[in-house]
Amino acid sequence: MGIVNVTPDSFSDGGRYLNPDSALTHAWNLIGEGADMLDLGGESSRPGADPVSVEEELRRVVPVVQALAGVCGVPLSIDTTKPEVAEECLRLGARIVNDINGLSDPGMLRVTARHAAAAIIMHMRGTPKTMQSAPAYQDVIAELQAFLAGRVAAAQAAGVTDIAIDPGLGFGKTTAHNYEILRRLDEFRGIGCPILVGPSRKAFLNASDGSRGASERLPETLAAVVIAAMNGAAMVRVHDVAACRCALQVVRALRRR
Ligand code: 9MG
Repeated sequence: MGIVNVTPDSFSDGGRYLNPDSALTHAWNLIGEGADMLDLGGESSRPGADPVSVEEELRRVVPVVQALAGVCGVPLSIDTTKPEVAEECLRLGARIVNDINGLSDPGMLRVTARHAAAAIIMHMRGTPKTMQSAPAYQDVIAELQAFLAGRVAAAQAAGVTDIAIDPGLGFGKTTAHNYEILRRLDEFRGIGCPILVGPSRKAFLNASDGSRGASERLPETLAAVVIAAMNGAAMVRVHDVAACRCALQVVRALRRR
């Protein structure tokens, strides 16, 4: 899944694709690199990010969905927590809802089911504004499993049938939590849904001195993507599609032997 952030403030590429033309060029580049789907977002979810209005989020993403839906050849996912944004983007042809709030808003459940859209149900502790202030768990894996299983049950009860789960690397988790999740990712398989993870360029991959910026974290991202695939991830949400595809074909080759 290739990332298209139509935002001024995302942690790695904020501002680069805010203009619809640059977002479209980027989207087509990711498709050329081999993305199997695109995730379009108009609101940053980086730690500390401020929320944006429905109108602003629509203003950012609608032109991009309009230009790509039905012609780009890959399914479009809309990264949103807002039913109004999901509704409009699904109406225009997006097929997947990527909700960092795990479809916790009943409106998101209704919209996703009404459009027979697929859903990515992610775990987050708190909100992007607050999530990194001392996140704590008794048992991070058990708590995330319980949350995700509960949200999958709610989505199925609402009529959503095509569901992937995502433990939400970096969303209200310490570095230790993120590594525990990556190490024990296969323990989420019991929920019965494909697993998606998004380690791409995230700060927890940093060397302990924090000296490498987000745009320098491709080697770290490739390591995380391979570990995730080895431990059960069916999909990865990434900025660097071509490089991640190369890394993942090694996992595939290993499995064939
Ligand atoms: C929007 N967004 C940012 N990081 C993400 C992640 O790790 N997973 C999903 N599903 N969405 C994400």
